[in-house]
Amino acid sequence: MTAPMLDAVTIGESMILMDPIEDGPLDNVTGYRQRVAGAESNFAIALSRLGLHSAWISRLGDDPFGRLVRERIEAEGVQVYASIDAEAPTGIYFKERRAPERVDVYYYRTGSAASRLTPSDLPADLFPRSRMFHFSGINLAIPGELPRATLHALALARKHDVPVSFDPNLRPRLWDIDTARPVLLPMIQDLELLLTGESEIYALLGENELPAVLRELARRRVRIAVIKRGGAGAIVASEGRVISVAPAAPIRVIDSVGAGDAFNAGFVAGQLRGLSIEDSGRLGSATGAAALAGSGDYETLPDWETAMSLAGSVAVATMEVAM
Ligand code: KDG
Repeated sequence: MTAPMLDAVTIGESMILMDPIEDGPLDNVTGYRQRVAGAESNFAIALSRLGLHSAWISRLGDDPFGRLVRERIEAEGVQVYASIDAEAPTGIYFKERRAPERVDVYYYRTGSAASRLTPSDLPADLFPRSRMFHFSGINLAIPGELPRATLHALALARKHDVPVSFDPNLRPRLWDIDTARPVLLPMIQDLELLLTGESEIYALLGENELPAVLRELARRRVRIAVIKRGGAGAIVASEGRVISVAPAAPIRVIDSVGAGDAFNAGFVAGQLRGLSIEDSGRLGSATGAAALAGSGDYETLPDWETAMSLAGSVAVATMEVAM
């Protein structure tokens, strides 16, 4: 019997998230909710909620935290391929929420189990049966084996002609732009999808105008570029067409972390289901907005019907960009 197709496979580190029960400086916080978060598992969970089949590759500590990460992600219907590391812990991070849009993070992940994920840990048989490989630049910022494992996963995807989706996900707490640029720029090449934040792509490319950014992305053979603009929506450019996507209907914003991963998943789900770039953009906006409604990264994500009904009221418009 042949193994069933997977819609998307991704790879990355997920951690225990210590989510403060009060907003404001951590010095004054009296307690935390124990959650699970990580950019790539957020993405895999969002896809699964939208009814797609996703898999997440990682490595976890042999500790209660590693068990909790696995349990929560599996409970969302994601296929988890995580080896257990008896000698390194599962990473942990704390959020400090000054305001919904102003969330700082404190990582305790140096030497974590996921940072020791090696190329030989990868389930190579997943790649030929995946419709998409998604990864983020966070992996490449982690000292240890994870960058090499990620590049190996990318090579496997290329070998099997699996379309690649990439989010640079620049994290200033992990590295600065000058260190990140030479590592991330080569990833922006021959992509099916680039899903990026507005300020990070301008900073990475050293450009300050949209036409120049879009020209450069086309030169790098990015088939679809999605530039996320937070509360201002997104811009999607593909094969000479550029559209703007409005933000979804206002939701009470609790915490913006994870919204980018959710947008990515909404857009990718739209593409995998054969929707146009307009409808995929609408779905991205709707899914991203849903993530804003909770203090964790993924708990408030929608199912397909809810996302589609939210997406219905998202406005899109053609943009004239002189390229
Ligand atoms: O995109 C959200 C992530 O930044 C968050 O879940 C934590 O994965 C994380 C990281 O490495 O910053």
